[in-house]
Amino acid sequence: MRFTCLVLLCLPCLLPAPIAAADRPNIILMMADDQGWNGTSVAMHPDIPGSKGEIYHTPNLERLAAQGMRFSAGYSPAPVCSPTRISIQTGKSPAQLHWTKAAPAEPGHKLTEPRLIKQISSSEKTLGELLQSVGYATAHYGKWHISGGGPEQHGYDQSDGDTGNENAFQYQDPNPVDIFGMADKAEKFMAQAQRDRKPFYIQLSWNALHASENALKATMAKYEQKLGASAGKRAAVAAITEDLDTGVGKVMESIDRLGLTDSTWVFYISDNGAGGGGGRGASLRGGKGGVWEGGIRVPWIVRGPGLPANSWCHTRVVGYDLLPTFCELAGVPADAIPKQVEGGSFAALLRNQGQGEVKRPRPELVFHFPHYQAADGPQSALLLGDMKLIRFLEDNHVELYDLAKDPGEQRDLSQTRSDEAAKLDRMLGQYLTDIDAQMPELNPDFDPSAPPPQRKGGRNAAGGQGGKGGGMKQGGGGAKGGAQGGAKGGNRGNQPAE
Ligand SMILES: [Ca+2]
Repeated sequence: MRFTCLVLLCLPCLLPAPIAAADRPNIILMMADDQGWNGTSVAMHPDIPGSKGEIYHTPNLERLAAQGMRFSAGYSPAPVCSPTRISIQTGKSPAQLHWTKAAPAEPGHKLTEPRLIKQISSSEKTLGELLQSVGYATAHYGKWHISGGGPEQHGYDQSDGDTGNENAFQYQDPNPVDIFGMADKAEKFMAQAQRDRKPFYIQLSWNALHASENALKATMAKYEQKLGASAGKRAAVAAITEDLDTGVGKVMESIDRLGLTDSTWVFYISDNGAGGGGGRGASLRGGKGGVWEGGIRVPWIVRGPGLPANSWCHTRVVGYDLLPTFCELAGVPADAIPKQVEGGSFAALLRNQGQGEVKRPRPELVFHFPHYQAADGPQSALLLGDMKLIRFLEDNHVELYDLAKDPGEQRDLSQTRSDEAAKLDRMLGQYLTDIDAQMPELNPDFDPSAPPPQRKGGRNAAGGQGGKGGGMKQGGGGAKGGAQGGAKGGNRGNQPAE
């Protein structure tokens, strides 16, 4: 009897505490497509003038940054599209997932690219599923691009289906690439979740900057006037960038209108660096399709409850940190997160004025791209502290850069600091072994005297203008395809498949 009473007395303390609304904030992730680090009018580093684009006008992102925190060292998990998207959903690196490229393999090179399974597996526990498990209403709008039956098979209550680039092309003025349609759907979903008294997670995977020729006619005319009639693709990219920013503003207005500003986190990133090698005046080397900083370092802006206005975080974060971060914000128990997750939560940085480190299972970040697309052929990069090592897999030579002093990757230190380069290269090899990364293999049919294979993947195959001399060293095989794709604005036939 005494025992029973004791148990009854203790029952209340065995029940979970009621969760206050502030403990279950809403989360919105917005991801642009192919928007480079300097692809907006928001500076992404306080001391690097070229960290914003001179021709772009993105007033809503400026406002978001002014109200929140900019991460000057935010990285996409991959320099291309689908690998970044599956990495965000799973918290794992593209290398571990064996999905490291979106565009088709290019035959005829010295190395043969590994074969990829381009489907998210039903065995993956996704970000959407984890948030659903603690009562979140979840929606994914826009570009999914990782197959597997689409978002609703992977933890999302609502979505646009199993979409890729082509779905967006039908949307033209007055709703270019469905930017404003997506913003409307987001508002409806927020309002419904509010009526249902549920916290929500909405991922807006914008199709822009793809199909930039679909930009609003008025916006296009503005940039054609500003940049001259010959600007072509540059004017279209600037126009769709501004239209996208207008969509971001609409989502921000919806949050305000519904009274959710103080309980909603907004994250803004891009899925990879800019096509075309990063564009004019780029402060980073390279672009989409390669592991130079221009391919993987992306805009990264956060606004949320308690975050100081106009603040900065210089700690390195990566797209696969979002899953553990959102789980921590939403109250998902840590033991629900799969053991193979490589990201770490940066929620503590958000609580602590951007100060601190992200705790991941391993200290280094690896970007593994065993493919041909932009320049230089298959390559892998390891980032640790201020240093970045790149191994070029055709001949296994390495280069070493000090990102703190040389973010544009112009001064290779691999000869003067060879011990450090060797140490980081061993670490890279160990990582790739430990996670069973796929490697390219020697192509037995390779003919060095044959003309270079046609590049399929990238407009930036020639390296574009990725900083001083950025990407200029390659040329050769990359030059033809790159020049072709970049010059013609609006030719959908030239869109790489990502
Ligand atoms: Ca992309």
